[in-house]
Amino acid sequence: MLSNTIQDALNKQIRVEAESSQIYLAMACWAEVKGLEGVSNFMYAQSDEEREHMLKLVKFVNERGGHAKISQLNAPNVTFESFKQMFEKLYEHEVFVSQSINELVHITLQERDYATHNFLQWYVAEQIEEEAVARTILDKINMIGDDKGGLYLFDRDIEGLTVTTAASDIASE
Ligand code: OFO
Repeated sequence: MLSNTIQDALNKQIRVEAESSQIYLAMACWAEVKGLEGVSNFMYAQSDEEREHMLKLVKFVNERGGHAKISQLNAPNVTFESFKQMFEKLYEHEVFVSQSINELVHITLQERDYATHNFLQWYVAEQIEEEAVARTILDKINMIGDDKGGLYLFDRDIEGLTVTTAASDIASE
């Protein structure tokens, strides 16, 4: 059984994951209308992943005797100055989500809810992965600068991008 404190904290995270999905969906649309198919497919996939993260939390809350709350979301940014700016936003957002997960993990320890603490370890590992991917992309974008040919190749290659971190095994379970 979840305490009210844990249930509220998990519901807050459900909203964060839902907003992440919308943020990346908006990025996918922007990239698509700009003609970068690889980038947009990558962002559509990211958006789907965030929805999965949300659903995993929803199921957990409901299965543990709580009630997952589906709330109103903040509207995402729909336009960006450049691809570089878009990927900077992606990275910043992942750092924000990691902080949010860390806060949640902290609350589970305060509440001595070890089942939820254990469940959240997957999210901790996933955030290590996602921050690493976002950082790798930003490094590449910084290297490309304004070079159109570089952007063309980047768009072609981004869908196959894989980054392995020390947390990869846990996050892929
Ligand atoms: Fe939900 O993993 Fe990124 O934000």
